[in-house]
Amino acid sequence: MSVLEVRELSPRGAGGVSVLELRGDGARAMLSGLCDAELKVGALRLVRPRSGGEELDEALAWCESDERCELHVHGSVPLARALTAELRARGAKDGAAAALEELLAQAPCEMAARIVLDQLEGAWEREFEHWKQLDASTLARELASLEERSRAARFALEPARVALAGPVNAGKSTLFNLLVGRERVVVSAVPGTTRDAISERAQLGAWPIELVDTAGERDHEVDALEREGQQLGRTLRAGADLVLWLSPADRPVPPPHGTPATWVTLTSRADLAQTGEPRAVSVHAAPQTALRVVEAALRESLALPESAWEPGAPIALDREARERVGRARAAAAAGDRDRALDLLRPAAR
Ligand SMILES: Nc1nc2c(ncn2[C@@H]2O[C@H](COP(=O)(O)OP(=O)(O)OP(=O)(O)O)[C@@H](O)[C@H]2O)c(=O)[nH]1
Ligand SMILES: [Mg+2]
Repeated sequence: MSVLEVRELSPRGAGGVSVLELRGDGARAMLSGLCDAELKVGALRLVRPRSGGEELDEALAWCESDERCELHVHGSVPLARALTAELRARGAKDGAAAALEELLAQAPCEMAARIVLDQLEGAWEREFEHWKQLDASTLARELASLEERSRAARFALEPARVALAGPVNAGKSTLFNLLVGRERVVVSAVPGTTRDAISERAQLGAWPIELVDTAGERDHEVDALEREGQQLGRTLRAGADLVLWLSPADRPVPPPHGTPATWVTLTSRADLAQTGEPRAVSVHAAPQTALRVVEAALRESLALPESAWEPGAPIALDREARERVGRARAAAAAGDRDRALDLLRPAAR
């Protein structure tokens, strides 16, 4: 059993054709009813979908199976909206809302849930009515802040990958346990304790992160297993949004040469030696300060505000939507207000 959903596949309002997808149990039967024609699986057919006894358009219908069909109509927002409304009146669920509900169920933190809930409650549609009142340059300014909010909100919806790195015995696993809030990994005074890469979700202030503890770096006394762990750690660091290099206060080790901007050095075990470093942490002596320092490093490095949630504000939730906002801002900045609004138009709901 799968719920029957309708969604618009084509970009809103752009292009000569709008494509509506019906997916779920009874998709072919519902589309056949709408078009007053017996649609066959695999056969493309010219149809005339109807609403309230009125013919809406000439369209192409195609059913891939009983559970998935497409309707290709002329590219027009009111037409796509009318057809979507008719299919919903016949019992199909709103696919865009269903996708948001799924996103809500998987929200990795409270901030993400609040953002998605606002979108479900029509934040975008409301703001669109406001955007329609603006001149091009004011619209461009508002879109620049929407773009920035959406960039930051991405890290609420898809937690940043943060890797801990540094020499053996730097206190990486100790910091890992503090950040995840439990004794998840083994900590010991024996250098080379961590051999595998271990990943767990953690929360820094309002921000969720995917934290990875990796095997420490050293050149001597390394067996094949430890070397493999070190190699895995390097691979994970290359894909991380932020790498925290821990350099022990009592035995400083600088990060390798030529590290990218995603690396931040923290001085660890700061209770063991005097250090003038601003980013010094001691999990043993001052765990709360350590949490604050790590949160500040994350926010500074990814340019994140305290929170990406502004009550009722619209957010572009995925990459495609973020890119569309970018194009809309460029269009508004170039004075093409109509093009910008076309790109921002809410999906046919
Ligand atoms: N004094 C002090 N000792 C610490 C602190 N943090 C960790 N340690 C100690 O440092 C030693 C190494 O800690 P780990 O967390 O296992 O270090 P690691 O970087 O994960 O080491 P490897 O897994 O071998 O790479 C342990 O004895 C910890 O108790 C700290 O803030 N202060
Ligand atoms: Mg360790």
